Amino acid sequence: MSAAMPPAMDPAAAGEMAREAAAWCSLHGLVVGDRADQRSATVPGVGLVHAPFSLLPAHFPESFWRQACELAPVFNELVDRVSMDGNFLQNALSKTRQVDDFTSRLLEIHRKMMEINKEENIRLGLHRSDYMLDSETSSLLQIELNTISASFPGLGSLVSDLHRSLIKQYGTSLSLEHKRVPANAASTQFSEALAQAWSEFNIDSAVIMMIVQPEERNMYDQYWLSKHLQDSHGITTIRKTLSQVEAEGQVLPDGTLLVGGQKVAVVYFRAGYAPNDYPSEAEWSARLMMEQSSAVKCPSISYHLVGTKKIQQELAKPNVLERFLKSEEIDKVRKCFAGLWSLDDEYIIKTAVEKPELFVLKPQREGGGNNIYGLDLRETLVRLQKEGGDALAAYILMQRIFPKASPAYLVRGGVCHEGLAISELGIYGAYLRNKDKVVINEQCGYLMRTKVSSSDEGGVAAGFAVLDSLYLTG
Ligand code: GSH
Repeated sequence: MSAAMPPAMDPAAAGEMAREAAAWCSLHGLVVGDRADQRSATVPGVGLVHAPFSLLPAHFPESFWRQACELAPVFNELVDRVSMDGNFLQNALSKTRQVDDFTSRLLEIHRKMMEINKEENIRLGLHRSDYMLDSETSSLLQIELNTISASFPGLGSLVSDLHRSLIKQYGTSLSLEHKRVPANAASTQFSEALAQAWSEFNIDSAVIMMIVQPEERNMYDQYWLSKHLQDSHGITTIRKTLSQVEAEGQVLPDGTLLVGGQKVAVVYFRAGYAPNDYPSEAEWSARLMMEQSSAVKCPSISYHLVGTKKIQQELAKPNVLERFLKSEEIDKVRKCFAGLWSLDDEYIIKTAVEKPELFVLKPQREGGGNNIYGLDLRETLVRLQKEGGDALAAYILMQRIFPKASPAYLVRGGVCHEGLAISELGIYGAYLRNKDKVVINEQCGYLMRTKVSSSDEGGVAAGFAVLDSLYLTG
């Protein structure tokens, strides 16, 4: 069960291929902003660099790939059903709220919406469920489920194209077949789902509003979706930061969201998932304003909360999935759950302090770069226990997953590095429901991410991993 592609070529050949590949990226829009100069990184068309990528696709067994794809519609349903149970969300997160200000602010908005019985007739989810293959148990285990700002549907599709193109050119000498890289339509399928939500909303001349960070390196991934929306559906996307929404937005008495004088049909969040996105009260009041409006929110506050680590851990407790899914769905979902524990369990804390290498300590944060491992994990647990109170409630513990490492060539900033690497497979899912009618519930392509095995942290946006695709093996 190998995770990444063993380089079947010498470093000189790999270097030559990496140059070809980097040129392909520029020619096909597989690019990100260049952080070297912050301003140029945020102005479209200025300061671009190829997105970091793996030179060849990661090997992945077809059976696990199918298993991951089959889970997508089930997780889509699960998110929707859990989101309907407002009391479950509030109760499960009640301890987290006391120690985590960010979650507490989100819960506050959610509570306000419960109080007014806010109706969300049109519900749009664009999720990504991330998995690793655990070599110890030979199983596919879920790392997390992203319900807000799932990155790289645009660029991920292009990496699959890049790999197919490289294999066509060099594949005979590498004994690879391009057909074994599965088609990846995440980019068009996410746009399709946004367009469908827009048409269910059914207001002439309304726009889709993408909520973006003021400084965003990953804007071309976002622009790919806007381009498909314009070219294939004739829908305009506007880009606004949370503070711009606060300054330019209003909710009309009938619930219509107007921003800069334009009616908004769908709000698509590519910001708002991390505390840094809310530097002042202005950003929070923008979030509340959008939630109060009738626009379709992707995600709504409840979908956002369902994606928290605490809810992931609550759903893994005995008899909780039973409240939301049918028995055949429960079996599928439970099979991919890793061990998850809250820190009100003395025994598990003791075990983790004794054997920190078998666990990951996760705070309630999105976006990568926040997890705690090894000796740091031990120290943190000991310190939090000493502090007493509810400090431990801000974290969950997860079983550490051990994917098999394989040699790979990773290309970043035009330079090709050889290293032992491990991979994480993300499966995108789109869900759209209008009242009782499920309009879309499907798996929508994938994102493979590969990183050197010595790095604990993952995440391409956070600078640890590179974009990849997959090569199906028997
Ligand atoms: N703002 C950026 C974007 O819109 O692409 C980054 C958003 C982000 O960090 N998203 C997380 C993710 O999917 C989920 S909350 N990260 C994948 C990665 O960086 O590898």
